Amino acid sequence: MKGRFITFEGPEGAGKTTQIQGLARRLEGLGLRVILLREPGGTALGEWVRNVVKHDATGEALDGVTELFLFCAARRHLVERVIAPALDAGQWVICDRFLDSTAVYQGYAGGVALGVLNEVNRLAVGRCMPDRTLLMDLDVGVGLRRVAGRASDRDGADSFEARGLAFHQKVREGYLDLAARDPKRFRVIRADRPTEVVAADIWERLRDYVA
Ligand code: T5A
Repeated sequence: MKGRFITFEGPEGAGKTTQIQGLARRLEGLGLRVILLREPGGTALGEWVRNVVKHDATGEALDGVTELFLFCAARRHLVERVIAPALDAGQWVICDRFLDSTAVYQGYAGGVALGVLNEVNRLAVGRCMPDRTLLMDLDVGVGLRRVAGRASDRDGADSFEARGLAFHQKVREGYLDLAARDPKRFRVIRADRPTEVVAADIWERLRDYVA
């Protein structure tokens, strides 16, 4: 069977990580080879960018354009080193966030002009566009409460979680706009339901790839 490139997107706490793990187990149960990735991450450079942008590792505030370049540099590196070779080898690649995160966090919500942002994103992604993107849609207040519950066990909210309700509302609206513009690639999943119901919905939306 041909390799597929599946991305998960959505606001904070929508349940992407939870669902990706269950999906990978199910695909592997069918004998498929699956690689799980997250953005930023997946390479040493990507993990370094993650630390810089999420945890203010430099101690310096970053504007939206700087974030755009950091995310896209990490993305380009991930595509070249990991994603393209895996797809060429017929593997399934499942990525927790990809180019649409940049469009909504740095563009729709962050204010970077979308024309420029899309060009930089295109350059970073090259031929590796996702085959399908599962947009986990959730009320942003619910998502932030979910991660706040978890953050209290760790070291407090990260720099994105702390940006406030209005920012995250723009993130959600940005995602829904992207999905409406590209219904061929996007599937919108209602993420406010029990985990197993969401998982069944996701499986249904990938059935044409696994049948
Ligand atoms: N970013 C990223 C950009 O600004 N631009 C970019 O280009 C890129 C790539 C990454 C941050 O970087 C930003 C966006 C992000 O802010 P991250 O830690 O990867 O940071 O952030 P998230 O992807 O949002 O990860 P989270 O872990 O915060 O959220 P998830 O993965 O959506 O949710 P998950 O599965 O961890 O679940 C959160 C909590 O909810 C519970 C879980 O048990 C967990 O406690 N949960 C549910 N509860 C009730 N019902 C359900 N159905 C549930 N599913 C999960």
